[in-house]
Amino acid sequence: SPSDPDLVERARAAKEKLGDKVFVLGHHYQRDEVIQFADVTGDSFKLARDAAARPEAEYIVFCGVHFMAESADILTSDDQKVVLPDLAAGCSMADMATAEQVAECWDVLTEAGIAEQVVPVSYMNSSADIKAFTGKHGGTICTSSNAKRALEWAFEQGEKVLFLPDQHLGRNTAVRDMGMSLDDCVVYNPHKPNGGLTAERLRDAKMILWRGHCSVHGRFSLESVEDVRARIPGVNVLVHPECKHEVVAAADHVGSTEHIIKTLEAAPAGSKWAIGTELNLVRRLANRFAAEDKEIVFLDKTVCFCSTMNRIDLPHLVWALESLAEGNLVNRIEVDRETEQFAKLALERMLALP
Ligand code: CIZ
Ligand code: SF4
Repeated sequence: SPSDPDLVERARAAKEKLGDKVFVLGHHYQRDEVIQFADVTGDSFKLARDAAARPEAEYIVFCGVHFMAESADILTSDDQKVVLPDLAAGCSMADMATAEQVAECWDVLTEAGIAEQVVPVSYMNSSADIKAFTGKHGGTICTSSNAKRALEWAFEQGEKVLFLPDQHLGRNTAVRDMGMSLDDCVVYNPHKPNGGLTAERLRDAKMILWRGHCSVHGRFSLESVEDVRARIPGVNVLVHPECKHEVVAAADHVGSTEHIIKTLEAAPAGSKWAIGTELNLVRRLANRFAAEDKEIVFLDKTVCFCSTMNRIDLPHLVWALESLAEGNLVNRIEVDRETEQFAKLALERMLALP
């Protein structure tokens, strides 16, 4: 839907007044009305690095969700202030693993006598607390682009991996890319005593998957893949690895948001694609590539936007920019020093992956 022209003008004016002091980051899953004001777009990791490469920007306005703003704060200098236009923009997946729950899980692994063999690998989509836990216990962060390399590295350090917080990315990477079987994976449920697992099962497992998932990607179904193949003959099904294992197994291609964009850029004219990722991005790609005669459809009509991503709208962005232009630092996201130090250690291990 078109943006309110008055708000567009106010955002433009506030941004102009701030000049180089502000740098606006727009995650791929953001609304068009917000993306039009982004200085760069990207996935969470690319955006955090882009922010770090702009030390002259005093204010980093992160149009995305809370864990992404935390990561940007961790990777930027102490002088740079990261602002999240709506503090209610969380991520349901990141919220599925709290520091207390993960500490309790580590106690369970210790009781089972296996903690020393376990290397934590945490997806970028996790709170700064979970990243710090990971750094403290010798583990690494991963993104959906480098999850395989992260697991390869982790299995050189230890015999087992605790994968947080997305069970689907963990399972898909273990089974698709590492040749493990579904039986090598167990799911740790933080809401059950001992994670719902016996010590024996924990000792047998190679991959201990945290019971978390994305409330958007986790909703694509095998049925939606079968339906789109019946509806559009010759369609290529391309999905994000946060989708369930059965969906990923039935798809033609699997990859991160950056991979999805590159694949569509390289696709021949006349090709047809069904995409399983967030709707704002899929709509934007469908519009962009329609001119090149590439047909792009959303994989499942019952799946919707990421509701927390969508909390960042033009009114919130205008409010944040105007406040900063008036000298009011609002909605700052600041990770405390100790957490930052250990989270950074885990992120640096990822950056050092071969
Ligand atoms: O699902 C998400 O939120 C993704 C893919 C985030 C990111 O950019 O890493
Ligand atoms: Fe979190 Fe999923 Fe939304 Fe990404 S799309 S922010 S993982 S709920």
